[in-house]
Amino acid sequence: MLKREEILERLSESVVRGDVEEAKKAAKDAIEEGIDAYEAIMLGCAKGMFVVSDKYERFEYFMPDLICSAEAMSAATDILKPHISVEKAHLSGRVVIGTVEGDIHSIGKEIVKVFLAAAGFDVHDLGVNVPNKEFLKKAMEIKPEIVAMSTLTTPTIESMANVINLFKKEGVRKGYKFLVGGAVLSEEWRIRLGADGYGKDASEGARVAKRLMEEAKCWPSPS
Ligand code: B12
Repeated sequence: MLKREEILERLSESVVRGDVEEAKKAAKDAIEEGIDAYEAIMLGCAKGMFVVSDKYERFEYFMPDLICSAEAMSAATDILKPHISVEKAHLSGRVVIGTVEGDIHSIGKEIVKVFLAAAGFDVHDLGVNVPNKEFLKKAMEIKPEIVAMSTLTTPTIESMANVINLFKKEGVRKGYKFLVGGAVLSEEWRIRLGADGYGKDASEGARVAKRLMEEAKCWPSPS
């Protein structure tokens, strides 16, 4: 097997087994071998996460297994993230990002953050399980052009709608662009939520964010 394939397989396997030490070693080997860091995350770690997800759905894995796998994935991505090569850009604008109320999934949001920062955005992370009103509070405080929300669970899509409604209620909806993403989201959901952009993954998210910036320039500034 080619060394590259071997390392990607080790990354995937270590996530499936929830082996933090092996995940770290494989991530370091990926960097040393010159494997593109984003490919290592997506074709290695995330591939393993899909296996984990399948096992969870078939009741072969349970919560403790998911937690171990998530820890292995986080350990590997922490090593890989600083090496993600995205075209560096001048400061594009500001983004407030968070995983919405009721949802604690963080791994995807962390990767999106790296891509947005690399694309030149000044990113303010509110963390996970962010109360709806925190998005509004932070947006009013730092006046970002974009408010980005992540969710991986179906019930918490509602939180995204609640956040957008809060902005509407305050009469400031038009001052911000809403970018949404996460495994349960889709372009159809974006339309239903009345958000401005959707990214299926981190690289698409950064591309869409740049497009939203162009549109934001034609919008009234947040008041
Ligand atoms: C790891 C994991 C966990 C870990 C999370 C650890 C952590 N620190 O994040 C733990 C074990 C804690 C966990 C908990 C739970 N989980 Co979970 N989890 C997963 C799993 C296996 C992988 C998620 C992951 O990290 N993927 C890898 C990353 C890289 O991918 P990603 O997050 O999708 O992100 C990419 C894109 O979606 C996109 N993206 C993400 N966010 C954003 C935002 C923007 C703005 C943009 C543009 C793009 C974008 O870009 C990212 C990078 O390319 C998924 C299965 C799956 N297939 O998604 C289940 C899954 C999401 N979990 C699920 C569930 C049900 C739960 C629990 C409710 C379980 C429980 N009974 O308690 C709890 C959640 C509790 C809560 N209140 O939130 C379900 C959700 C089902 C649903 N449709 O509602 C899934 C789908 C598993 C399943 N098949 O049932 N989970």
